Amino acid sequence: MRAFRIPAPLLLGFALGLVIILLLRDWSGGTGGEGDTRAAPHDARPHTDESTPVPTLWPPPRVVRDDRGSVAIGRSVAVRTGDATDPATLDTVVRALRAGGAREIRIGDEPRSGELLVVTDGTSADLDAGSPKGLPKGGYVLAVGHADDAPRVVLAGADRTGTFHAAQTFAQLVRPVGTATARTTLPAVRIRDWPATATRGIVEGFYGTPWTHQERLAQLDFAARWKLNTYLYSPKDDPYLRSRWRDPYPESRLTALRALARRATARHVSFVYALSPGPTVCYSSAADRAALLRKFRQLWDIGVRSYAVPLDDIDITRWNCAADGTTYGHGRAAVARAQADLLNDIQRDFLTPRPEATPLITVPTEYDGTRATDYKTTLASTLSPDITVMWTGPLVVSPTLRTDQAREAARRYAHPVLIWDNYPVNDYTPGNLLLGPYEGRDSGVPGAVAGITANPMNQATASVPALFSLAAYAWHPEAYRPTAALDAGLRLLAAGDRRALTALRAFADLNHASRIDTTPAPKLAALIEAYRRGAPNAKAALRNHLTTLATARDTVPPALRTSAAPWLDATHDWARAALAALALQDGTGTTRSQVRALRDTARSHTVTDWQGRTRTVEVGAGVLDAFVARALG
Ligand code: LTM
Repeated sequence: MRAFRIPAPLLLGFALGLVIILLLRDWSGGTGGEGDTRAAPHDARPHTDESTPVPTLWPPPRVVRDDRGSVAIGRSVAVRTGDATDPATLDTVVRALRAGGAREIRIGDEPRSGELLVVTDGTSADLDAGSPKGLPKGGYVLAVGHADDAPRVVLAGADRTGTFHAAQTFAQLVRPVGTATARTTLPAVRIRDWPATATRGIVEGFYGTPWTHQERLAQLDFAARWKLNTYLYSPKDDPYLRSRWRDPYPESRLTALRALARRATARHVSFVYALSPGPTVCYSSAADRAALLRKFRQLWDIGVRSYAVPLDDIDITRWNCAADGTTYGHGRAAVARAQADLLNDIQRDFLTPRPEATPLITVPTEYDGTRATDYKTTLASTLSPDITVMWTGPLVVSPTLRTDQAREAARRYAHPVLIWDNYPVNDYTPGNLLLGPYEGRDSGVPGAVAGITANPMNQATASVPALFSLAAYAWHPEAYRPTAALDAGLRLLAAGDRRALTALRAFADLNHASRIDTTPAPKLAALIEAYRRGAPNAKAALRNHLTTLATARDTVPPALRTSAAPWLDATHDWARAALAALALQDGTGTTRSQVRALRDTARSHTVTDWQGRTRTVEVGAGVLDAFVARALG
């Protein structure tokens, strides 16, 4: 093959030109408006030895100006704070500085000569960082560089939450996603950043085993780190939310909820308590309304300030009490009227009089699609205008979500629409883990609605890659790349362990298929295909990959090992069956009956679903099993 060489002078001229263009680029212009969608330009240029590269940041910030320099953290650091800095922000900054080598952190003190000063309530005068004024809520500016030759870091938020987000980005400059160790030197950089939509979060809204208290606490920390600001507490199997919704919480359960509400508030996450009276409520009953408000008051007293009343998955072909028929009549429009009546009362009597409370959220019984129906039209015209309506997209589990559909939903419901995205939830396919990329959503969707939340899997740690991806998408959808986000989510789990990352990538590939992308195990399928074609080195590559899968249960991070144990065990056994099938085809002494026995073991893994039924654990279905079957003839 002939090599194409660029003459050195031409290369130098091009590089100089590029530097001049980048220097002339307007830094601050147009970055305050929501219409500015420039993708982060970092990673684009090579670095000289003296400068520290700006790592890939998550979610990708709106504007990143790489000033191509370095700022050492040093052993001692001065921190100047102010009213816009709350304890969680300061804590994030201090932890990051410690990780970066600072041993003496003096808060409220002036810097000594040559010492790094971190200003957490920066102004536009500090370090030419620009002002966060005019940025949407949660927006911020972050600058690292030198002012009058002195090293300085400046954080400035459009509001307190913005300052908190700035601190999270700062923490990533110290320890980039997926690295094992922190840096002691920061890149000189100026960042201007804001979210595409106001509400971004997680809705624990699945059937089956709810997350544990520890998993919920961990999710709140996770949400805060990746700039998600909402956690909707709605597990279908918490009896006090659905079947026993009228009963007040016993003290033990209340203690746990109090801890969640506190952790959420401290992390700038809105904890939304979602009560689902739909299966048994009598809408016209004064006693039921009083029971509902009593429950909400119980939650108010432990610090909950945001509420939802989901009315999904209920039978609306019959009333729960005869009085509702008399009061509201019959048919789906009558149900919508009854529901609006109840919801409006909660908004008017409970939430509006409490200035700290946020407007009510509901999940209508018809929560998908955009077609006009009697139910939707009636709900739209009778529901109090400030109540937010959740919507799952064109379908319950929507393979794709287009901007025009989101706009149409906002028109149809005539209320603020919050998306309840049923990915990566797996309660409807409990034999599968859904580890494929979060994709198929237009970049215009977050901006067309009030927000977006994702319903995860029962397996909390296994949900991390998808939730991490959702955070990236909801914050900056124009820069969102599904595969890159998924891989960053896997690197986050691997935390710098290369073996773990290799195993995670192979395992995620094996569990790639879902309703949003039905392709099974694309990487493994390509390796098998290359092997069948007799491509050079294909057999060794396939064997390596299968060996990675066979050992994945011992090499993935421990938290995932627990979360995904049945799938890791099945992967181990299927990979062993496939390795034996490979050996059988090679004629290297493995017998058909040995392969058959391994296949039968691999097939034997089961889980119990939320209705108590036994389900086969599926991994790489259609690829691994097909490979083994073909070898067996
Ligand atoms: O999606 C909604 C609004 N409700 C339920 C969820 O609770 C459930 O997790 C998903 C997926 O099965 N489907 C629903 O209909």
